[in-house]
Amino acid sequence: MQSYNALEVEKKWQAKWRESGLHKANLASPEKEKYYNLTMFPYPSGDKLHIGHWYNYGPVDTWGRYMKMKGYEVFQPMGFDSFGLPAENYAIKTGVHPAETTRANIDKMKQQIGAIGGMYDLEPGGTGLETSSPEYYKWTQWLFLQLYKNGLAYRKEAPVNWCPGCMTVLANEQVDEGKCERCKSEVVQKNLRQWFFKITSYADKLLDYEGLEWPEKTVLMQKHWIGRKEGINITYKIKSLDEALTVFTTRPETNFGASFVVISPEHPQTLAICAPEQKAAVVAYLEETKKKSELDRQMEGRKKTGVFTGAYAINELTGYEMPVYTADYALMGFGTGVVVGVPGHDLRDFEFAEAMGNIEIIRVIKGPHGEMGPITCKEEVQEDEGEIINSEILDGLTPLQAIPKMMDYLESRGMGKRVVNFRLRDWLISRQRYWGAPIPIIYCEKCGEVAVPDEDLPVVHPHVEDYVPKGTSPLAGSEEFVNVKCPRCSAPAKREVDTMDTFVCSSWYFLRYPDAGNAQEPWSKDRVNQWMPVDMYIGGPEHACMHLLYARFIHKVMHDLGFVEAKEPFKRLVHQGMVTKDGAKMSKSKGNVVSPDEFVNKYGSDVFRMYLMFMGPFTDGGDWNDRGITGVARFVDRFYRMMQVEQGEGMDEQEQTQLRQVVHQTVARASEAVANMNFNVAIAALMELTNKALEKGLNKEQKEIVTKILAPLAPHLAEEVWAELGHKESVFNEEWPKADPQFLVKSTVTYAVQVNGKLRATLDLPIETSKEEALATARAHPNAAKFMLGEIVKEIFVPGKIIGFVVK
Ligand code: ANZ
Ligand code: ZN
Repeated sequence: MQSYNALEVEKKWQAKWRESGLHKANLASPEKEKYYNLTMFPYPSGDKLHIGHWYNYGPVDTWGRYMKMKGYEVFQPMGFDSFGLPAENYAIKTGVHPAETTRANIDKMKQQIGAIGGMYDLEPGGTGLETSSPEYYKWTQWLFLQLYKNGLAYRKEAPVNWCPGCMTVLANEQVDEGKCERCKSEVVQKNLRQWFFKITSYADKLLDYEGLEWPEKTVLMQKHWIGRKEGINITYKIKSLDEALTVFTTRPETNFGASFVVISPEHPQTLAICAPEQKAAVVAYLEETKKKSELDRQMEGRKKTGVFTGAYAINELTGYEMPVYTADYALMGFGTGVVVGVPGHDLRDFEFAEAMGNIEIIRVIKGPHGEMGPITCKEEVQEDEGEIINSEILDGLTPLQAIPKMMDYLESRGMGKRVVNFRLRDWLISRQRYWGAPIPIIYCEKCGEVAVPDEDLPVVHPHVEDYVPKGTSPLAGSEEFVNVKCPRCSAPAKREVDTMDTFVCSSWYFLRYPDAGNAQEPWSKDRVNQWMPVDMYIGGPEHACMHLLYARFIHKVMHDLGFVEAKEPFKRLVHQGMVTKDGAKMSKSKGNVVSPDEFVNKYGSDVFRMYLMFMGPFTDGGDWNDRGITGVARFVDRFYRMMQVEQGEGMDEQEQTQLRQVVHQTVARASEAVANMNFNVAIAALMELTNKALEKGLNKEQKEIVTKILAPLAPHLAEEVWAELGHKESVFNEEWPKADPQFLVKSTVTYAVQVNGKLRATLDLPIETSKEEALATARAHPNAAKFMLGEIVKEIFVPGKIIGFVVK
C-alpha cells in the first residue's frame, strides 16, 4: 500500500492549481452567482507569517472552497497593507530603507502564503495589490481629493493625541486607555494643525446596520464608540453681564435641582464671564488643564478640581443663581463645552460639589424607599429612577416621562433647543511619518490651500535617505518634493509634507481588488457593482472601531458620490478566535510562539490547517498542543489508506446499509458544521467515518462523496485522492454532496403524551431513552403536569410512540 507524501503532493497541486487558474474568478463577467470572500490583508512587517495569519487564511480558504463547491463564483483576493508603521518600523530596526525592506518582505510573504495552498490570487498585476505602490496610492490620493472637494476633508488646529514613541499624532481610535495602540507609549495632547476626515457628518448613517450579518458585540462596540446622545441645549443668562452660557444636557428633568454650572477651561467664553479678581486663578487653572489628556479628564472617580469664575448663571425655572466654575471635567469637544451641575442626581456632579465645598445639593427625585430629605453621601445620589419631586410641573412623573415634557416646556419658552450629540470625533488622518501616502495638497502664498489636480496624480512618494521619525514629517527633507509651482497661479509654492494614516489606505482596498489593474480610474463602476458588497469578511475583532468603522465611512461616502451602488461594504462579518499556547496569548516575550513553518515543513500544510481548525470552533479559537497535531497527521494517513482499500465483494446487505448510513450521516453532519464554520465538527465527523470504514472499505461512489467533504478542509489531499479515483477535473469543480435522507437514521423519536386518553403534549426524545426517563420527562412537561394534579393510578408506555397516564 502506498503511503502519503504530503510535502511532494502539496507542491505538485499548488503548481497545477496556479497553472489551471483554479483560484481565478471571472471578474469581468461572473458566470455563476458571485461570492466575494475576503480576509483582512496583512502588513508586511518583516516577521514571518505567524500562527494568527494562518488561523485566518487557512479557514478563510476553506470557506471559499466550500462556497465554490456550493456553486458560487468565488473571488478570494489577497494583497498587502504595505504603507504604515509595521513596514516602517522594521526598516528603522534594520537600517535598510523601507522601500527595499517592503519589497523584500512582500516577496517573502507571498511565498509563505503560497505554501498554505489557498485560492488566493497573488500574481503581480492581478489582485495582489500593494498599498505602497504608486498604482495604488494614486487612487488613495484621489479618494482624499474626493473628500476634500466635498467638504469632508479639512485642516484645523486642535488639541490632538501625540505619541512620543511613534513621534506622530494619532486618531482617537488609535488611543487605547491613554496609550498608543501600537507602541503602548503614554499619549499626550498637543495643539497642532492637522488634517481630518469629517466622519462625524456620517454618524447617523453609520448607526444604521440594517441588512448586515455582523457579530452583535462588534455592532454594540461601534454604536458605543459613535455614542449618539439625544439631549437639549439650555441657555442661561449670566447675572449682571451681557453674556449667556449654553449647556448640553441629556437630563433636563433634573433642572429644578441644578445648583451650579461648569465651563470648560479652554471655552472661548471662560475669560469673558470671569470676574476680574478671579482671572489669575482661572488662567492658572487653564494652564494646568492643558497638560492633561482628554482621557485623564474623563477618568471616573478621579478627584475633582475646579475654580470659581465669580459669575452666576440664572436658572429661569427657579430663579436660582448658579455659581459658574471652570473645571477640567467639562470637555471642550463634547456638547457645548458647558455642563449644568445637578449634584443630587449625578455622581460626578456630586463629587465636584463635595470638592468645592459650598455648593447646594437639591433633591428632585425621591429615594428608593421614599426618602425626601437632603442627600449627604455618594450612596444617596439617585441617578435615573424614581419619582420626581420639588419640580412643579414634573412632580409625580418618572424621569423617563419627565424628559420629553421638560424638553417641550423649555422649547416652548425659548429656553432650550433639542439637539443630538455624538461621542464620535472627526478622524485625524495626517501623520508625521515617512512611510505613507503623501497628502495631495499644495500651499501657495497667494491662493492658500490648493488641491493637486487629478491629472497630476500620483504625488509620488519621495525617496528620502533620512526617514527616521523626528516629530515633523521626513518628507520635508526632500527639497525637490517640497518646492513646487502652484497649480493655480504658478507662483512658487510648497507641498503638504504629512502623510496619510495607513487606515486610509485600507479603508477602500476591497473596492480596488475587483479591478486592481485599472490605470484609468480607481475602479470601474460596472465591475465593482457586480462584486460589491463583500459577502464574507473575516478578520480580527480588534478592528471594530478602527478599520471596520473607517471602511464603512469611506464606502458610504463613495456610495453617496455615486461611485458604488452598495450601501455597506461588508455584508457578513466573522471574527476568528485566537490561538493560545498553554492557555496564554502567544508572544515573543513569553517565548511561547508556535512557528508555523516548522510544522508545515514536517507534516504539510493540510495537516497544519486542519489541526488549527480542529482545536475548536473557528470563532472561539483554541489552544495549541504540539502533540495534538500528530493526531491529525495520523488521520491524514488513515484517510489516504482508506481510499486504497477495496470494498470486499462478500459484504452482506446489512453491512452495506450500515456503511451507507455512516457515509450519509457524515455528509449531513459535516455539511451543517461547515456551513456554520464549525470546521472542527466536520473534521471530527470524517475521523469517525475513517475509524468505521477503514477495515471494510468504501465503494467508489462513497469514496467520491467523502473526498468532496474533505476537499475544503484538506485541499491537497482531497485533490490527490480525487485524481487517483480517476478524475481529470479538479474536485473543486464538483458540487458539494447532499445527504440522501433515506440513509439517515433518525436519532430521536416523538412520543405522544396522553392524560386520561387526551393528547396533552408531544416529546422528542433520543432513541435510547429508557422507559423510566421517558415517563419522568413526560410527568414534568408543563402541558401534561397541569392535568395530573390528582393521583396517578396507571402509567402506559409504548416504546417509540405513546406515554400515557391515568389520573384520579
Ligand atoms: C445635567 C445632568 C443631570 C446630566 C444629571 C447628567 C445627569 P452622558 O451622561 O454620557 O449621557 N455633559 C454635557 N456636556 C459635557 C461636556 N462638555 N463635558 C463633560 N460632561 C458633559 O452625557 C450627557 C451628560 O454629560 C449631560 O447631561 C451633562 O450632564 C454632561 F442628573 O446634564 B448632564
Ligand atoms: Zn497660487
